[in-house]
Amino acid sequence: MKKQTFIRIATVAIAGAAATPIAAANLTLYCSAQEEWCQLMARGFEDATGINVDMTRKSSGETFAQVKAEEANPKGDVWWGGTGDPHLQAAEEELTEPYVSPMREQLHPWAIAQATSAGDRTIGIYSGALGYGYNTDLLAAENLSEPSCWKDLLKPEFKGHVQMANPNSSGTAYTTLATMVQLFGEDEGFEFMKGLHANINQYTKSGSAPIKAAALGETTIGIVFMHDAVAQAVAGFPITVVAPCEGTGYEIGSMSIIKGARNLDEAKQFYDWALSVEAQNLALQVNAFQVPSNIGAETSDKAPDLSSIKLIDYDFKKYGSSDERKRLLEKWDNEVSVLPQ
Ligand code: S7P
Repeated sequence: MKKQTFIRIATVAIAGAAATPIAAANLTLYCSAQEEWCQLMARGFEDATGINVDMTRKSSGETFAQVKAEEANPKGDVWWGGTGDPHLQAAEEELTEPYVSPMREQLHPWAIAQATSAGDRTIGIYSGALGYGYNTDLLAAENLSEPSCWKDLLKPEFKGHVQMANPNSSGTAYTTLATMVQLFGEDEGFEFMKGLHANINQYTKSGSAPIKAAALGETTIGIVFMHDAVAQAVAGFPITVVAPCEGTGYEIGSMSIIKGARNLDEAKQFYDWALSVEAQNLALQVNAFQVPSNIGAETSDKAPDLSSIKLIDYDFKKYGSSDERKRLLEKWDNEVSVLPQ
């Protein structure tokens, strides 16, 4: 071959290579924790691996509904965060993929128990207790008594002062409903929800919205996970955090790989990374005060101390089951949400 011809062929080959770049790796992440944490996890994983992350934040119940609706044509790869119950329901309905991460041995037993009870289709990434918070300034201005129990929230003086999310869209609110049923028994638990309904000023879509509203003085009391109330107090708002006197439920925030994930290798990479100390410590940068599932990860000293809170023995198997979750939500829709206020 003449030298000139060789140079021409080589030039064409290089130009061709430049025109068809190697496809970048991608991950579609459905996230159900607080927005800032979701953003940080997405960017943190991109920095750690070079894999592009397309992240969407939605509440736990909404994400469950989306994963279910996309069952025949899955668009998401990993569902990270949000209360464990809808992750367990997704596992039971085989909407998620079994995976045993090599990182599992670094986790607390409660995080591993979440995985083993679901045939390895989900795993615990953090935990936190349910409670409520109130705006101290508003309470004083309205001359209201200081609530310290769940049943205090039923007092007529709190009419129009309490906010919580809708349990259909929000994992926090579903945890509230399931907690009342376990704490007081089904009949009394529903009576409690009906009494509470009379005092509710708004059912929000997102679980943490009520305490953000309380921080801004738009409601007096917000029923939320205690760590979400602590976040507002730490941000400087006049919020008092309450661990209700009767005892309370809690969540095991979870993560699942979506069945039929288009980017399964990247999904497993994210899953392993999200269980690492490095990834779980990112929570501290965004005032996420849940207790992390990796034993070596740091828990903020501002996080509610779960060992000092009266926690019920929350039955995740039962209240995360498809039949029970559907039944309770339907009953709440038919017997509570329709009542006049
Ligand atoms: O804000 C953090 C957090 O409370 O949000 C998750 C929650 O399920 C998502 O919000 P929804 O209640 O709207 O579903 C919790 O897992 C988490 O601790």
